Amino acid sequence: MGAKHATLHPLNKDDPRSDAILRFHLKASQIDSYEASFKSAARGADTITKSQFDQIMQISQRPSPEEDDDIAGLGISKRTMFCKIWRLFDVDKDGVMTWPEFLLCACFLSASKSHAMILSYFVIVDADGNGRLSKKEILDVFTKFLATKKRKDKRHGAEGLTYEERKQLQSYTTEFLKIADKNKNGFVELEEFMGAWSLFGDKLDSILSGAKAESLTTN
Ligand SMILES: [Ca+2]
Ligand SMILES: [Ca+2]
Repeated sequence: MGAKHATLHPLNKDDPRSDAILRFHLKASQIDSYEASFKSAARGADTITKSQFDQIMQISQRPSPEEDDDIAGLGISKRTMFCKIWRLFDVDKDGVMTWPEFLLCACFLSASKSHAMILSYFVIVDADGNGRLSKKEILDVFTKFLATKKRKDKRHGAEGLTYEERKQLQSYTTEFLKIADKNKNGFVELEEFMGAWSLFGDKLDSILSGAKAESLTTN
């Protein structure tokens, strides 16, 4: 537990600004505005609490229907999403967020649309919120994707996934994990997920079309 939870590659504590500029290609003016938001929320402290984080992310303290809505049909509300994001970026898990932790989070949320989308998917797949994706978590999401897709496709009616489709999903998941898991620890961390993102769910459709699922490594 404790420090072992830190699976994100944090920004350099001594110089988070240049780290953010190098890794995420942000402009110095963007970082200035994050720093201003952080400082104003922290009110003189070095760290921010979850409710100060919510304030920056414009999550109100009282539940509002808009924030509790399922965002983009992903099966998760904005409020839940930001709870999971908070847990992920509180890298040393001490219940508060430091400036480098907050900046890393802001980088992911705003460096580009695809960064933000990858982060959203990551926290959705990471069902237990431990900052890394297990084979089961990935398989569960693939199964959900495919089952939903099949349900919506009139040709299949209300039938669920077949034994064969489930078997193909299993091997697809195994292959995805094998490619994504660069440090070979059996899990996919956020940075690894970014690297393999383009393959995530890429060829799931071929399972439904009855064709043998294509290998992730062939074009
Ligand atoms: Ca997990
Ligand atoms: Ca890994």
